[in-house]
Amino acid sequence: GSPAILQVGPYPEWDEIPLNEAFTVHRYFDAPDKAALLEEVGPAIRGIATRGELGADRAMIAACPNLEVISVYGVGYDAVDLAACRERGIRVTNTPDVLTRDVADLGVAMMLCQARGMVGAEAWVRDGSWASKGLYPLRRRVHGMRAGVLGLGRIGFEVARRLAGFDMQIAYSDVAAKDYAPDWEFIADPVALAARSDYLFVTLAASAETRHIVSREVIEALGPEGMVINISRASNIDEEALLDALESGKLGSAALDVFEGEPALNPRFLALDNVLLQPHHASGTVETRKAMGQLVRDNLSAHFAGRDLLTPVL
Ligand code: 8YV
Repeated sequence: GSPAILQVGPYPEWDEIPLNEAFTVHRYFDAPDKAALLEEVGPAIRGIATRGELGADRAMIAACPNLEVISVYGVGYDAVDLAACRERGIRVTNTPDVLTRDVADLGVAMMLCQARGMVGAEAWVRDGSWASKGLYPLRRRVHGMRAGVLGLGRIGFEVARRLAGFDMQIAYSDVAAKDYAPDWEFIADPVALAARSDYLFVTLAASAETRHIVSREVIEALGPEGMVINISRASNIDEEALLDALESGKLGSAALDVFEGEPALNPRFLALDNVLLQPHHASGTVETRKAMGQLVRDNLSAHFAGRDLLTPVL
């Protein structure tokens, strides 16, 4: 029969590019007893289809002794145990490029929305404050201000390109200067980058090496007038330090699309009025999610047909 796939996370648009047309799909995410499912079907599983932030941990991989390929729906594959995959020669694919510009679009929109207070301004109109209290409180400028981009990969580059349209003074940090970024200042040290920035975008892939790269020191260098925008992974920021700084005013504001423990989040965020909260939807457009779903399926089909993978990670 068709190859058995373990589907780790739900995605409605996958129904439009159904995995079950080409594969025998076992749904992990809504299984009443996940451990029992793995024990029952694990030996038959040849492929895993998972989401970027759900991944596949060592235990799941070990429960599938005949696993050949893991197809990630998302560009971030930090939740996949790559060491376990290397040990077994398991292939890994992700869905880069198709989502880059949507993620950059939302990151810039989040900066503008938070800087200009658009969520509060909408409430100001709707709740009658405009009529009863008058003009909405003044907010901070974006154009011409200093932008820092932490991680100038595909997404960071598209963010910086967009910020150039706002005449912002752009600098970036990465493991090395990028020859494709001639007009933007390279600052290797994240603390130094934050110290000269008003808006700091976190756009680097998450890994053990980048965990908490946005440290308490980086956050306090960004300072009481600064804003951090995170469209990568929560693990790139020391979230306790972030909450402390937002509560104390040592950091001006934040615009966040990712959280530790999402979709649950630390309740301290809900008490803050200087943070924009978004539900990990930076790639969440119809067009992009269909393209991601298609890539998930096409990578699996290519593997089982013995063809080259479209977007291999490993
Ligand atoms: C995905 C993401 O939608 O691409 C990534 O790494 O975080 C998002 O674009 C998400 O991972 C899928 O649930």
